[in-house]
Amino acid sequence: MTTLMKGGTVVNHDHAVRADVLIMDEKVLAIGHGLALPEGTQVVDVGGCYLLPGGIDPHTHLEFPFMDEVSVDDFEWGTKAALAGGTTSLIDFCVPRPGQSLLEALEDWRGKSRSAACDYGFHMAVTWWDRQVADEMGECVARHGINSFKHFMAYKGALMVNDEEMIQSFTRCGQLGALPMVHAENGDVVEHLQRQLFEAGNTGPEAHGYSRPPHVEGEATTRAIMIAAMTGTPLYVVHTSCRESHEAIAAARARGQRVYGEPLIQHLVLDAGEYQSTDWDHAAERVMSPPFRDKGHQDSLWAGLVGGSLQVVATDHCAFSRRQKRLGTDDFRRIPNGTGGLEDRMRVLWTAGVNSGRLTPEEFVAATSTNAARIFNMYPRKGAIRPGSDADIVVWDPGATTIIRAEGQVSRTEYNVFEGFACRGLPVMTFLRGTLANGAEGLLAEPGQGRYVARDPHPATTVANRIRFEATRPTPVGRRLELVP
Ligand code: DUC
Ligand code: ZN
Ligand code: ZN
Ligand code: ZN
Repeated sequence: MTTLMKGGTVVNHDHAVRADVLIMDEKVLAIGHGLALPEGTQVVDVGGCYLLPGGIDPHTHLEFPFMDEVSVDDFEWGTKAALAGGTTSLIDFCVPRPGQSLLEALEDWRGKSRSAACDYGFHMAVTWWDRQVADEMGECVARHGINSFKHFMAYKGALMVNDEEMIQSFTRCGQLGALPMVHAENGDVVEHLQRQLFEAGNTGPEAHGYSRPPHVEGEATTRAIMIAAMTGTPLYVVHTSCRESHEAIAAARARGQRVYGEPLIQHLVLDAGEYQSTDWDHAAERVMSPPFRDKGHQDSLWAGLVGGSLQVVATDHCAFSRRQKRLGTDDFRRIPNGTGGLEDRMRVLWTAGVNSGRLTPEEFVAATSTNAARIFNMYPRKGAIRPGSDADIVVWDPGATTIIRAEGQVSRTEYNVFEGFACRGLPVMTFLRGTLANGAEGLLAEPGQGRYVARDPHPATTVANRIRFEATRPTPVGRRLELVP
C-alpha cells in the first residue's frame, strides 16, 4: 500500500521543509513536490500541520515488579498510551529479579512485550556482579540487540549496585561497545535520610522529597561520571532532575567526556509544591524518584535542553494505581515510586517548550525522538523522516487544544499528574510504520503489532571516548586497547 501525506511541513531535527511524504511498505519512499504516485495511492491531507518523526521514549517501566507491586500499565496499555500521545517507539528496562539471570529476565520481558502496540526495545539492568552477568551482557549485545545497561545507584537492598559493581560493569560495557546508564541517587544517603525523617515522625509523602534532596543526585551523578572517565566509556544519566546533576553533566561534556542527560517531562513542568498538597492522594500520586524539585531547578533543565548539555526528554513511565499508592498511608517509604507520562510527554513539551519560545520545532524533534534514536542506535530507521526510514510519523496540529484530564485517558491509572494542564499543539494522527495507529476515530492500534527493535553496539562512541581519556591520563583502567578494532 502507498500513502501520500500532502501539504504538511516535514520537521526533522536539523531542518523543516514544506513537502509531501510518500510512504510505501512501511517506509518513507520519497519526500518532495509533484512526486510520481503509484496507482491506488491513498492521499491524506495534512495541510496546516507539521509532520514529525514518531516520538521515542527511551525510559519506561511497563508491567514492572517494583517495591512489592507491579506497575499497572502493561505493554498493551502503556504502548497504546504512547501512540495516543504521538510516541511510536519506547525502550523499556528489563530488570532481573534478585538471583534471576539476565537472560531469564529477558525471557520474562519478551513474554510481557508480546502485547506491545508500538515498536520497542530493551535496556538491561545490572543489579549485581559476577562472571555470569559479564557473560550474559555479552549475549545481550551479540544476540539480543541490547546495547545499553542500567545501574541503579539507589534502592539499597533491592536494585542498588555499589561502586565496585559499577566499575566492573562499566568496564564490561566498554569491551562490548555498550552504553552504561545510571539512575543517579546516593542510595546509602537516601536510606539514612528516610530513616531519620520517619523516626522524627514524618510519615507523609512530603517527606519523600526531603529524603532525596538534589545533593543526593548531584553526588551520584558526579561519581558515575568519574567512574565512566576511568573506564573510558560514555555514560547516559537517566532522569536528570536538578541543577547539581545537570551541572556535573555539562562540566564533564566541557572536558570532552561523552555524557548524556535526560530530563523527564514531569521535572520540566511540575515542582515540589505538589508534595505540600493537603490531599494525601494528590501528593502520593506524584511520588517518584528523583522527586519533583523546587522551581529553580526547572530553569537549569530547560537551559540544558536549549544549550545542548541535556539531550532527551523522557517519561520514566511507571504508573501505579491509587490503591497501590495507598499502601504507603502510614509510611512514605512504602508509597510505590512512579508516575505516568507516555500519553502527555509530547503535548506538554510542545506547550511548555515550543509555544513559550524556548525550543524550536526542530529542537523539539531532537529532544523527543532523534537524539534518543542516535544515542541508542536506532537511527535513521527511527528518529527521522527521510527516505528509507520507518514511516513512524506524527501529524501535529499546532493549533489544536485540549486540557489534560485523567478521565478518558488511555493509561490504566485513575489520575494524571498533569491534570488541568492546558495544551496547544496536539498529535492528531499517529502512523506506525505507515499504518494509522491513532486518529480522529481514536486508537486503531492492535496489541501485538509492535515490533522489537534490535540495536547494535556503539564502537565509534567508545573509541572517541577512549582517545580523549588517554589524552588526559596515560594508564587506562580496563583492557580497552586490545578491544578497539
Ligand atoms: N523511579 C521511579 O519513580 N519509578 C521507577 C523507578 C525509578 O527509578
Ligand atoms: Zn530511575
Ligand atoms: Zn488532587
Ligand atoms: Zn526509571
